[in-house]
Amino acid sequence: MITLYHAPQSRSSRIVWLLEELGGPYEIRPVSIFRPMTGAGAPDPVNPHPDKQVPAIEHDGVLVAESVAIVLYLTDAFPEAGLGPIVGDPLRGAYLTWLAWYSAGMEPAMFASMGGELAGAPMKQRAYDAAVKRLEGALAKSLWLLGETFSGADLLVGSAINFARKAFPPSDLLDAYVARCKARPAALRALGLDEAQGVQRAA
Ligand SMILES: N[C@@H](CCC(=O)N[C@@H](CS)C(=O)NCC(=O)O)C(=O)O
Repeated sequence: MITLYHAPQSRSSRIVWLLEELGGPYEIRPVSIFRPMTGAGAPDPVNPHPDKQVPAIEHDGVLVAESVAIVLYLTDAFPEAGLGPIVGDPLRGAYLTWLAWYSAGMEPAMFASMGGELAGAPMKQRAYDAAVKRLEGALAKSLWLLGETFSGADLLVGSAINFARKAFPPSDLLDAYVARCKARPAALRALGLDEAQGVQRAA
């Protein structure tokens, strides 16, 4: 059994999407988190995440935290879902590269843009430009990051662009990509589950 420690409209929402993509049984354990944008919420004592953040999952007694680790763990654990190339697949290297790049390259560039930190910061601007170039380059070639098949890398990258669309330049390629992600039946189901749960009130 998989238990997801989840707070609606947060980084754990995309793990609901992933679990819907996988199609197996899972349970959602709602937890409260501190929400810095509003000052609402508080860390939840029942949350096993080392920093009381979300997402975290437990699978057969194994705790996994961090979005990238969870995506890799679950797509490896359920290879029949076809959401991540397994070891030995020629696309495995590209898959790992996108996953690592998501947290080491894309997220920092995205938050730097959101925070207005690019002006006068040539290193950050360079990293941001490289991130946009890599994304647009990949999406100009194929529907998904790994080619014609959706993967866990798209789930991370697509959900982040959707969350922070204004952090990226106007781009038909990015808009069409986000629309493809959001139109997936599993993504629509996950959105419905999130909306049904609502955003927590301050603890
Ligand atoms: N790098 C982590 C970031 C997790 C994270 O920042 N989660 C936020 C919600 S989007 C959270 O739990 N914040 C509560 C807190 O920091 O106390 C991941 O991707 O899993």
